[in-house]
Amino acid sequence: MQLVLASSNKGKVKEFRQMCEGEITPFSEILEPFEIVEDGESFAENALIKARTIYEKLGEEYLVIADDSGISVPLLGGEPGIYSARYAGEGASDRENLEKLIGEIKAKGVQKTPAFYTAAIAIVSRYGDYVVHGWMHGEVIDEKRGEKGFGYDPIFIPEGHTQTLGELDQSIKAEISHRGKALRMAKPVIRMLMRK
Ligand code: ITT
Repeated sequence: MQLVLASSNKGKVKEFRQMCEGEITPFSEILEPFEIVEDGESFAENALIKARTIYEKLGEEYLVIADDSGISVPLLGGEPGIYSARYAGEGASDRENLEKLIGEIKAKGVQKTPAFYTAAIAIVSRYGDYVVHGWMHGEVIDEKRGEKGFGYDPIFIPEGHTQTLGELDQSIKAEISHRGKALRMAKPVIRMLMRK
């Protein structure tokens, strides 16, 4: 079986490639690009929608994983949460979403506030569907720092650190991130399914 990643997000693809030591193929290398409607009500539902959609196109010889993720800010009632990719509107860029979040934090009159990232990883194969989750807690600040990572990383300071994910090395992010934690739980399941 071939391991395929059902994601078009370049930041995610880069992180999965690093964390899987290259043994994963983004679906864009096999299929023509097309839009997947993510109309689930949770990270888990949306991850399953993405993985199932790609699995159904590819067939039984494939094991497909998908990541649905986002950042939640309790001060903003949990926003943007599952809407993180379209916080500034449908089709918004990472930069526009980031600027919108900075604006919302400033509008609350604070310079920093607690926040957390969530990742749901869905695993779909001919043997059934699985979902695992990972979280990373920390704070968001009202200014961008650093160029590393993607999305909301330039304003997120993980618990126990003083630098943002825009400043910290990717290897540190892989150790502590929502995606890294979820993938470490997913790996034994993936290995077991690949051997079946
Ligand atoms: P795919 O569905 O193709 O994987 P997407 O960007 O649409 O790509 P999501 O629906 O899961 O993915 O949206 C996740 C958004 O949450 C993403 O656009 C980022 O803005 C944010 N996000 C998730 N994980 C992040 C991380 O590790 N660092 C920074 N931002 C992150």
